Amino acid sequence: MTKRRCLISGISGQSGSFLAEYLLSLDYEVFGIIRRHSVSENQNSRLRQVQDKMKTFYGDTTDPYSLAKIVRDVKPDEIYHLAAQSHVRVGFDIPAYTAQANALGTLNMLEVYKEEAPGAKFYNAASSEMFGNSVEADGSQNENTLMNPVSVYGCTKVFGYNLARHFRRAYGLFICNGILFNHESPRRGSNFVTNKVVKAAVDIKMGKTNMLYLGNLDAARDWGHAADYVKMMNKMLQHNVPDDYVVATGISHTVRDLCEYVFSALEMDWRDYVRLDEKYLRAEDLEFLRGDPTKLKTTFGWEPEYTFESMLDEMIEYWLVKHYMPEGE
Ligand code: F7E
Repeated sequence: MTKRRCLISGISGQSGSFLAEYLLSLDYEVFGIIRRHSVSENQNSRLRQVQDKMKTFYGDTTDPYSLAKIVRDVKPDEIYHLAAQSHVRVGFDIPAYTAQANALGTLNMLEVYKEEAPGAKFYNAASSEMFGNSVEADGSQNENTLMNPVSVYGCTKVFGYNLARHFRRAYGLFICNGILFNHESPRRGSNFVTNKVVKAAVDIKMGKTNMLYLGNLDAARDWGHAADYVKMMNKMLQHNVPDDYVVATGISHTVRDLCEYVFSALEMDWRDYVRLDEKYLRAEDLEFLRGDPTKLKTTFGWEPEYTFESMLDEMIEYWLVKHYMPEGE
């Protein structure tokens, strides 16, 4: 039997790398799009274990010629569009690039898909950042919650989400939006708050530094593990009808709770080490996220393996082990 062929944009990112591993384990032929980076090692650092089992191409969502050539060459059965400028606060500093990469980038991916591989299925990475500060009466967000973004990044994701729905209706294409809430792991960039806190707490424990500077401690997020979430991306494309789904744990914690858990696990009091630095505050912040994954549970029996605590334990372990590893390993 011929293997199913999948193409992943953003394969070198946290979710892209977990998705590549998962799809290889399901016996897919995996192809990925990689953006050129001046330090070539950084392009593939998350893909080391699987690099020789898949094929990657240089491409960029802002360059439709590159996308068209890749899609023509690969002839994918499934396309997972994950590539984005994914840092919400950085989006305030580089708004035009964020809009080009995320909003126009998704338009480019969808157009190329429609023209070159319309028989394939398409997963679009939407985001809980699209909701902004909208909540349902019970305080959660679901697929029908009003989208009222409070960041450039959130606005770009609403554009991509709406475009994906429009292409699905207008051209009868098999397109799903995964509305993913925050998803983390040891592979998370260390400028996102979970890995930033864990890495700094371990450094403090080891005497390498003595302070951690953060922004809004009151913000609440629904944090899950990226390895759990990528499985749902694949599930959506195997369903008989294309649809949109919230992917979340249904449990919310504040940044303060996060600090409390991580520092306590390392037998420290976070209040002795965490200070405010206003540069990490956002022009407008999304205050509260708690996803309602009922639709995902009902359709796919969603049951994540990791809890908030077991995910953070794994991240703490990762940084502790890394601390003891000689350079170069
Ligand atoms: O911030 C607060 C910050 O940068 C979480 C992306 O994957 O999830 C992610 O976006 C919260 C915010 O993630 C610091 O103000 C406090 O309220 O880890 P984050 P994010 O902005 O929620 C969504 C679903 C995506 O789609 C995005 O691509 O933590 N916070 N102090 C801080 N955040 C950071 N980064 N650094 C701080 O020092």
